[in-house]
Amino acid sequence: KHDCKVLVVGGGSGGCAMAAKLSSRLGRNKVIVVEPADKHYYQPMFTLIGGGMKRLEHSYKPMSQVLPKKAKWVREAAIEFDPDSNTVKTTGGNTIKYDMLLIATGLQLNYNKIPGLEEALAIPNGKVSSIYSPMYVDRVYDCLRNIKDGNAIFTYPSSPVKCPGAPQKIVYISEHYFRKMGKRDKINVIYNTALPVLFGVKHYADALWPIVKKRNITVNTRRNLIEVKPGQDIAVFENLDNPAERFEEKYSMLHAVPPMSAPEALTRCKQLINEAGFVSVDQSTLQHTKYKNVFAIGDSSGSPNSKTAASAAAQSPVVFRNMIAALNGKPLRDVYDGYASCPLVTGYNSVILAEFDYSLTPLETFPVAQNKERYSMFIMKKDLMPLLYWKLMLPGYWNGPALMRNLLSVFKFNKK
Ligand code: FAD
Ligand code: UQ1
Repeated sequence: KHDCKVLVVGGGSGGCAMAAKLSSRLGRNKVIVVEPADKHYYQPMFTLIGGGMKRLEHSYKPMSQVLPKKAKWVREAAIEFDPDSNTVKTTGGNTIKYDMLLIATGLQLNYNKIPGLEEALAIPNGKVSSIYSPMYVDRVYDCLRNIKDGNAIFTYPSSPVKCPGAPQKIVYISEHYFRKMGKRDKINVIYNTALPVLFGVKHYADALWPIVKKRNITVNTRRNLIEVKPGQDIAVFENLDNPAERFEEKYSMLHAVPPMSAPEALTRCKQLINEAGFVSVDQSTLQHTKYKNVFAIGDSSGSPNSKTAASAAAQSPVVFRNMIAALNGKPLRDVYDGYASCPLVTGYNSVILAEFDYSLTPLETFPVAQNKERYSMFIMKKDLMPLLYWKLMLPGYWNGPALMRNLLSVFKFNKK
């Protein structure tokens, strides 16, 4: 029923920014965005909402206000991809034909994969919460206020996640909150992560370990949440190195991070995805490995970078120029270096700004030691980033900090 030059599936961070770039280049109604949600959330704010530093109302705008006026918005979800016939079917029964397809569907939160978890998250005023969903994020601060003593348990699942730093940012914020409220000595702060490490980039992990030691936070690696027993306030973990081994831990509050995957509509289309279940793209050009008129951006991409909005921003000029080149039958020349960034909030006034690339070596913007906790980076995360997101990234003007990094590199002799 619909026809377009470029079809963008998903109007989140990556899809919205790309629709803005593409529709401004290609002109009115050449781009269609398929997106079912009526609200666009600035998800990086959820961590701060969990700590009571921002409110949920600050984190979203109506989708109609952020999607570019020059693109056509189909307010439905994609349910079937058919890359062999260049079409996508939607929930409203539409079939959309495209010349080029951009997949920007983000991640699906699979709370239902952990027995008992959704039930626990539905208990009014309950002890279980999660910053990952706007449905559950307000419960986090409630838990912080309500807990008096016992175990505060925080998890990290056995799946790729968006913003891999966020599950531990909320640990640091909570620990700081307990100290501020004078109840820290009655609460055990426990971080159970499925990962074998505290953080994937050694430069920053080496800075984080002394912080967890100093603040008496218990970190258990390779522990995966497999069940919640809401009636008994018990969380069940498995040892990923020996799955027969189970641990039951009683909680006074449980912060759960759900397992995540690409949305089912996408994973059903086996030709499009890799073994891990994400869009199979060339990690440099972000073009599909088989279908040359298909690209991916953001969290649903199979490129092996950390999944962050900062990554989507850095991918956007590459995807844009390569898509235009492909439309014009030209060779693809733009290369994505795997840039990802994670402002590791370590409390109510400090951030370690991690930035790195595919090789997991630091790729930092500022001419200061970024592996130190800084107030300046906290202000950047809390006050500047939301502005940058709404005013520059979504309208298609923010290409990640590469330009800023290159300009600032003249000051790098200052570093350390
Ligand atoms: P999203 O922005 O999630 O958008 C996906 C869109 O696709 C959604 O609008 C959805 O409705 C739509 N969609 C899904 N299925 C379909 C379908 N079948 N058809 C059509 N549309 C569909 N990043 C940072 O850079 N810094 C941070 O500090 C940071 N902190 C974070 C903290 C938390 C708690 C969370 C949850 C995320 C954080 N992130 C952070 C990560 C960042 O939010 C994501 O990486 C980013 O939003 C990914 O963009 P995306 O476009 O791939 O996906
Ligand atoms: C960034 O570009 C970005 O996306 C818009 C974020 O998500 C909100 C970030 O958290 C960060 C840190 C960046 C990188 C920007 C700079 C200035 C280092």
